[in-house]
Amino acid sequence: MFENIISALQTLLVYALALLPSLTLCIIYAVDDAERWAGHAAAFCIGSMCLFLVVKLCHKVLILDKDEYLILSGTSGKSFVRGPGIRFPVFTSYERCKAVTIGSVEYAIVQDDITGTLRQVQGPTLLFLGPYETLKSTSEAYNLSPTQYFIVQNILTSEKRLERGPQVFIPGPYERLIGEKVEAVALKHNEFIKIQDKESGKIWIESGVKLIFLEPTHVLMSKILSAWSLKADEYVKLIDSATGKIRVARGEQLVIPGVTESLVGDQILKATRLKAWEYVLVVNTASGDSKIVKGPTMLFLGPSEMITSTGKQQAVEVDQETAVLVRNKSTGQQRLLTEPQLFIPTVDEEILEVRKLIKLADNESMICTDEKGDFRYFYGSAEKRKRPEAEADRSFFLPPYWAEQPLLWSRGRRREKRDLVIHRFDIRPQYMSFEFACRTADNVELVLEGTFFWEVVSLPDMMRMTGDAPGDICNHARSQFIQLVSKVKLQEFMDDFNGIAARAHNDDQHFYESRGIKIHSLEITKYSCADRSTAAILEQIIQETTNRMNRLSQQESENEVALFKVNGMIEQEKMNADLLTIQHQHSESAAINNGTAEAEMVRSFLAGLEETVPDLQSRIELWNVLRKGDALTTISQGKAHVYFTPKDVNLSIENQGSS
Ligand SMILES: *[C@@H]1O[C@H](CO)[C@@H](O)[C@H](O)[C@H]1NC(C)=O
Ligand SMILES: *[C@@H]1O[C@H](CO)[C@@H](O)[C@H](O)[C@H]1NC(C)=O
Ligand SMILES: *[C@@H]1O[C@H](CO)[C@@H](O)[C@H](O)[C@H]1NC(C)=O
Ligand SMILES: CC(=O)N[C@H]1CO[C@H](CO)[C@@H](O)[C@@H]1O
Repeated sequence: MFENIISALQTLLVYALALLPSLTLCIIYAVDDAERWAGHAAAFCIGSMCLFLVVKLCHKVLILDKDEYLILSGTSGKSFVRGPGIRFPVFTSYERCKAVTIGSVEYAIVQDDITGTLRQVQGPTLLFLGPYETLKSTSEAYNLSPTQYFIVQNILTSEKRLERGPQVFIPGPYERLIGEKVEAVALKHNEFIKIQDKESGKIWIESGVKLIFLEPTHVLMSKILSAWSLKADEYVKLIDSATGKIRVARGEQLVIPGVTESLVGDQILKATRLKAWEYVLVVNTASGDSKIVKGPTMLFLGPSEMITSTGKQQAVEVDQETAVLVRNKSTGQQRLLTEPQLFIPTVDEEILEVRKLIKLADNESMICTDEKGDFRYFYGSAEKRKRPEAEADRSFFLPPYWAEQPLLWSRGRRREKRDLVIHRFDIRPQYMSFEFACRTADNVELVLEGTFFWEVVSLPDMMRMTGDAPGDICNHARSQFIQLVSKVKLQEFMDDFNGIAARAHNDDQHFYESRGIKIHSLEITKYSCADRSTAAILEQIIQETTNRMNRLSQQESENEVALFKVNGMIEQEKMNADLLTIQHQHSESAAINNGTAEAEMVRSFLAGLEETVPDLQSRIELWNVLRKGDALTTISQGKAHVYFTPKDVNLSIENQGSS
């Protein structure tokens, strides 16, 4: 363009130079003598015309450089003249062109204007275009590293192919690049990728250490994914989306899924470690079956298995003190297992409760309800277990369908709250304090405090009649007291409050007996006036009463001493009388003994003489004579005087000489 303007200007200048003298001459002619100057003017015109032609010729001389050429358009067509050299294309039109330098990594596409075909020129070269050629383009060749590639399309056949590195790629004249340079997909040993062939629809997985150059019809179905490297205690579940089948792959291994497989739950699962005393319930969601898996083991779940929500459970250690209540889920029945073992239920069993051995102390008792709802009574003491209602054992496991029956008693001195829960019951007599207000006949309001000493003697009666024994006792006693106290004046009350208390509980033994309760004593330990001024008076009265009672007790002790003395004397006399009696008895029995001995003597004397003196009378006489001799010997040895009556004189004294 620029060159054209220059050459046009040059041409204009040349014409101007040629015309200038003629113009000057014309002006001179017009001014001066025309004829004289006409010849000069014509000569000058011709001269300038010649000058013009020379200049024009000189202008046609072309000095071509090494990289220049001429396209000459003649009548026979175009021709091509290559530099270097000097040309005079005077009669032909020409086109002066510069050859194109194609660098070593460049290429050019040249079109043949006549046939329309394209050719490719690779560098390094100097491109001289032919007369009917045009340069379509020059471009850099493409440098492909070993991991890069191109997709190239043949525009004639529209076929696509892959050009991969390493190379310097120059596309053919009829080829064009589809897209940019693409990096090959590099997979590490634990990576994989899903690829689809769009032509056939086939999908596959490439894995392991490799470079993947995607063919034109291949598309990536996924990013680069990591395969799952599973440790020994890990596993994965893979679901096949084509068949719906699930497979389990256990560690240790590198798991690369199949084309249609995907991870169930998107996570790697850990095997469940079960210790010897642990177990889990595993449900097969496909078949609906369930099973118990016991430790010690590593539990890898099967394809459609899952652990129930209860998770890991502990076996029950059944021993002397522990039992387990189990329900058979298929029958609904409960049973109590007491044989020592490590109990793990089967699939159709369910642990309802771990029951501890109930041991009752001697003072304890317990009430249970059995499967029919009846009350059962357990006692700790052997003596109480002999009662008809008592169960035989003092230590026992609660049988199936049985339950403890706690008592709900009221508490507090006024028994206003009923929230004392009693599981084991103390069967010993016990104290219970109470407090309530009442009014005497002379309208003094008193607050009474006292204690019951009470005992439950029959649990069945108690259970039958009341649910709150202490509450009943206190409330009943209060109404009794209110009645009794309202009938007496303050003075009378103070004189005899324990009497009133005794009456309060003696009057109504039936009430307590029917409830299986025995009140050993009911004592008023304190009373006070609700009103202050009355309280002061009451204090005085009490003081007086106390003094009087002190005096009384002093007198009582004196009386007691005196009484003791008299009693001592009476005792002494009684002892004396006893002594005499005993002495008398002794002498009596000695006489009897003597008499018996004498009689024995006589009898043996008479019997011994029976042979020699057959006549009994004679033998008696013999005896009498002997006795008389004895009598005399005795008398003569003593200091006694012997007086003879006429009757006595009949004593024979013939054998005086022998004495
Ligand atoms: C539960 O009851 C069913 C039906 O009587 C029986 O077949 C099964 O053995 C029982 N299970 C156990 C653990 O006793
Ligand atoms: C039975 O007596 C023991 C020892 O005195 C005591 O620890 C226990 O609490 C009593 N039981 C009840 C039920 O009061
Ligand atoms: C019994 O006999 C003995 C010796 O013969 C005599 O000493 C005693 O006094 C007698 N007793 C009575 C009570 O007669
Ligand atoms: C007085 C008296 O009784 N005398 C008697 C004495 O003893 C002889 C015989 O032993 C009797 O015949 C007497 O009658």
